Order: sequence, then structure tokens, then C-alpha cells
Amino acid sequence: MAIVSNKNISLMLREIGERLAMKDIPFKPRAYEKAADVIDGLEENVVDIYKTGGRNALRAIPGVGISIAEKIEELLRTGHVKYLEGLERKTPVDLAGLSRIEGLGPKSIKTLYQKLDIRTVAELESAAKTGKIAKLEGFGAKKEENILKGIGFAKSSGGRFVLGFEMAEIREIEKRVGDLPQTKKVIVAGSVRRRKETIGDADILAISKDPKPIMDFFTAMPEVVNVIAHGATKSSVKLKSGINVDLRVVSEKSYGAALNYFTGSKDHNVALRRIAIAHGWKLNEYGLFEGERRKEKGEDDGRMISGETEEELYRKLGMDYIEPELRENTGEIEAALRQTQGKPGGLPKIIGYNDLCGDLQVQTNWTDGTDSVEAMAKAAIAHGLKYIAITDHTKRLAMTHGLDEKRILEQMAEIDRLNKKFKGEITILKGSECDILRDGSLDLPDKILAKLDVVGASVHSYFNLSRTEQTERVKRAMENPNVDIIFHPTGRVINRRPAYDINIEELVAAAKRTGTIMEIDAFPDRLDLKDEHIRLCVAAGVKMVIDSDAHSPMHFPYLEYGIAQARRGWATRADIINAWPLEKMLKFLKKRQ
Ligand code: DGT
Ligand code: CA
Ligand code: CA
Ligand code: ZN
Repeated sequence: MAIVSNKNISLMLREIGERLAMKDIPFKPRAYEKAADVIDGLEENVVDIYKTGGRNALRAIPGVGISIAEKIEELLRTGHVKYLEGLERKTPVDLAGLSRIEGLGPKSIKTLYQKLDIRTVAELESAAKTGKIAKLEGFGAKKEENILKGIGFAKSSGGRFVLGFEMAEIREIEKRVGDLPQTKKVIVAGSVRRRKETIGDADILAISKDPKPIMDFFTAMPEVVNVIAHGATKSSVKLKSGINVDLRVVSEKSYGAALNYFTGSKDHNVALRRIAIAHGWKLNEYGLFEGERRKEKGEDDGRMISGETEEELYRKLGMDYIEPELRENTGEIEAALRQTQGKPGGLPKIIGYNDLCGDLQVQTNWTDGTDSVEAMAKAAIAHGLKYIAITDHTKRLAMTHGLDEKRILEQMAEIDRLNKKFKGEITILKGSECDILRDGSLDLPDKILAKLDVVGASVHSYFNLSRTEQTERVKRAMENPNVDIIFHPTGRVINRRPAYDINIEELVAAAKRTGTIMEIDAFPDRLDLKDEHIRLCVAAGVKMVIDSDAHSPMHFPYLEYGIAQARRGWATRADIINAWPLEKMLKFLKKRQ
């Protein structure tokens, strides 16, 4: 039986739903989408559920009826689904490519296919350029212009993948390779290990004395659509989800050197190699060698100085271990050298992956979240959090059913009731994601904001203001003593839309002056602030908060990517207020008012 990840099952179901919708089939599309949502949120592997209980156990998964269970079973048993292949022939549309364009949902893709027979991004671009889309009912000139912008942005972002959306599949493959009897050790290197916000591909490294069965297994995995290379110790495949994965097998004695080399970044590697050369040594993916000088005299590679572990490699080069998230050659090597020499200006002790106590941006079904305050609190407890702030949208965001004064007061009463129920388990703080209006004023009156524990303010409109106007707008919101945090301060969504034009240095200075906290929104395609912005805040002594921006109980694990971003920005626990216990965090919020 094929080992198929939950992600691939949900992708299959979603695709069926979208292709059925293109054929105007009622109800069924929604059923497939719902089942896909449920499977995305499952803790257990569907494969294991099937192995223990067969098709009946699949049917016990909420939203999975007989016909969906059959399709999952077929995928698990054969690696493909005939029904979907039939639909693909009847609706030959590049769904993956088209849905990467900002503003194009399944509905628009369907209309474009039915009315204009648009199947690819290239066809979409040519239709938009010749004004055909503007004429379609429900589209118009504005939408056509946005589609062209979206195509331009998708092209410029160069087909990179959002780390947090790929991680489940990469970890699944890592685990499978690790479970093979021939594998002694496995780790994902490259930009994945450095936790870059987007990745070009995934680079997996394994230790083994018997690489052949590992290579054979890897190239035959069910999600592989194309084998790019199948070698003795190196293979490369393309997955159905679109991403490429490289797998290299190395020997134990070179593991540290190989890990270091394939973790990168390239700039970090080049700088390390320069240090090795200065010592008269040679550094490559096989190890650190006493080679360079002898080679000049016409001799072979010399004695191996180091290679088995990264820690030793760095030590031999005269520096403390450098965390992968810092390896971009942006000062970390100099800092590590200073540290080992006992000089000031060493490496920071960056925040750890288990250091968060709370989360200060959580949405519920009072607005555009999927679940109740209670369900979100339970999920937060399960994620190990001690406090959360409920921060639903405000009334200007009408499409999310944003809260007005009356409803937010009702929600506050509900939170009081739930805090009694959850006493000792978690504290629910009353909060808001309050819209910053065009002139920098806020969407709720001060007398309401003053009653809340946590006020986040954010820009969701007028993205096109001039740099000066946009900067002044957010600064004005910071001046309001009721505003604690600026949420997702630059508004960018990776691969979808660029940041609005804003002077981040000026915002950091204003945050320092007013004591405003800057958010690191951890949602995988936001990661806003960016790493370089975080470094600005750290340098200025501006405090930050890492929030999940959860819209569903399944989103709390995204906090990991916000922590990764904070680490890439050299932030320590002292810089991040929700790495502090509740009392200390609240005291800090009060003091600044
Ligand atoms: P990506 O995949 O674009 O997100 O970025 P990386 O950093 O994962 O780059 P990738 O996959 O091309 O190569 C993996 C690592 O291998 C990279 O981080 C450093 C190392 N590497 C690749 N090419 C070179 C090179 O020409 N010189 C050196 N020193 N290292 C390289
Ligand atoms: Ca890579
Ligand atoms: Ca690669
Ligand atoms: Zn927002």
C-alpha cells in the first residue's frame, strides 16, 4: 500500500471539488472541500486509520461518506484516483497555476473557463491584455487590472513556495526516509533548515552505508510525478504539490561537513571557506582538511581535521556554533568569532521553539474565524498556551461581519463567563483587531478600547496611499494610548501581494517613542514583520509579539513559523512579550498607557 500524507489526500479531494464546480454540479463540491478541511486538521495519519480499520474507519472521519472514502482508499491502494483523472480530462485547466494568482478563487477560475475557455496562466494573461475579462459579467476593468498585477507579482516571486505550507509534506518524507532500515540518520538541510520564509526546493540529507534501496524508495514514492535524477547517492524528484526534493546520502564521517555545506546559505559557506583558507586549510562538503598549503606543493588532500559534526567544525574554525536561522552572512560569523574570543558583541541567545506562553491575535466565528471563543481556547490549551487574546475584526470590515460597540460588549461578557470555566487552564484576554481608518483614527471609540486588555490596530484598506500618508496614518494610530500593538505592520502576503509603501524605520522609531509593540504575524504567508525588520526592532529596543493570527483551531501550530522568523531576526526572549508569563506581560502593557 502506498504511503500517502494527509496533505496529499486533502489536495486530491479539493481538486475533485473544484473540478466538479467547473461542471456546475451542485452540493458535491462543498462536500469534498469540507472533507479536505477535516483531513487537514486531523492529528492522526489517514493511512494509519485505514490500516487499522479499513474503509469503515475512513467513513467514521467527519465529512467522509461512502464515495469520498472509496476515493481515499483508491489513492492509498494504487497511488491515483481514476475519477479525478476523468475529471482532469473533462476540465483541462491548470488549477494549481491559476489559483496562485491573487484574487482568483475557484469561482472565478470556473467562470473564466466556462465563458472564455481559459485554461492556463498564459491564456489568462492574453485575455486580460486584450480586455476580454473586463467585459465579463461580475469582473470589470478593475478586476482585470488586478489580475494583470497578480500575474506580474506571481512571475516576479519566481515560483518559490511558502515554507509553512510545505512543511507537513517535507516532514512526512523525512520521516519515511528515516524509517527505512538502511537509514542511520536523516535531516532536512538547505533553506528549510534555515527556516527561510519561502523555499526553492527541499534538500534532504541521510547517513547510510547502503544508499541504493534508499534511492529506489525515494524515487518511487507515490507523490512523485517526475524523477529528475536517480543516482547512486543523489536523487532529485518533483512532487505532485509542485515542489522539488533532493536527497543525498553521505557517510558518517562527513556528515557534519555535508550538513553544513547543504544548509548554506551559500554566502555563509563562502565566508567559512575563506576562514579555512586563512588557516591554510580546505573546507568542502566532505570535511575540513589540512590540504590547501600541501596542494600548492603538488600533494593530495591532507589529513582530515573535522567533518563528523557541525559543532566541531565551527570550533576548529575558531567560533561558537551558529544556529541555522542565522546563517545568512549578515554578521553572524563575526559575532561568533568575537564570542569565542570573549569580546563583546557576540551571538544573541535567540528565542527557542518552546518559549511562547501566549498568543495575542486570535479570530473567532464572531467574525471571520471558523470556531467559537471556547473552541479556540481549548485548542490553545492543547497547544500548551497559558493565555490568548481574542481579537476579532471591527465593523469597517463588513465582509467579515466586524464587531461594533454592542457586539464587542457581548463578546466581553462571553469571555468573562469562559474565564470562570477555564480558570487554572488558560486566561482569555479581551481584545480587538481594530481597523485603522484612512486618517489614522480607529474603528472603535476610545471608551470601548479602554475596556479591552489588548488592542491591536491594523491596516486593511487604502493600500495605495503615498509612503508619507501611509506612514503618518499608522504613526497616528500608535499615538493613541489605547493601542498596544500594530498587527502585520506592512500588510504583505507572500506570493499574493507586496507590502504597502511605508517607512519602516520611521515606524520603529515611533514605536520606540510611544512604547507600541510591533507584531510578528506568524501566518505562513504573512510573516510580517520580516527578519530584517525584526533586527531593526531588536536594535532599537522595540518590543515585539509573535501571533498566530489563527482563524481556526488548526492554526496554532503556525506559531512555529513566527518563532522561526524571530530567530532569523536575532530576537531573544526579552524582545518578545508573549514569551513572558501573563502577569509580566500585562504589567508591561499597562505601564505604557
Ligand atoms: P532555496 O532552495 O533556493 O530556497 O535555497 P537553498 O539555500 O536551499 O539553496 P539550494 O537548494 O540551491 O542549495 C542547498 C545548499 O547547498 C545551499 O544553501 C548552499 C549549498 N550550495 C549550493 N550551491 C552552492 C555553491 O555553488 N557554493 C556553495 N558554497 N554552496 C552551495
Ligand atoms: Ca533548497
Ligand atoms: Ca536543492
Ligand atoms: Zn488583519
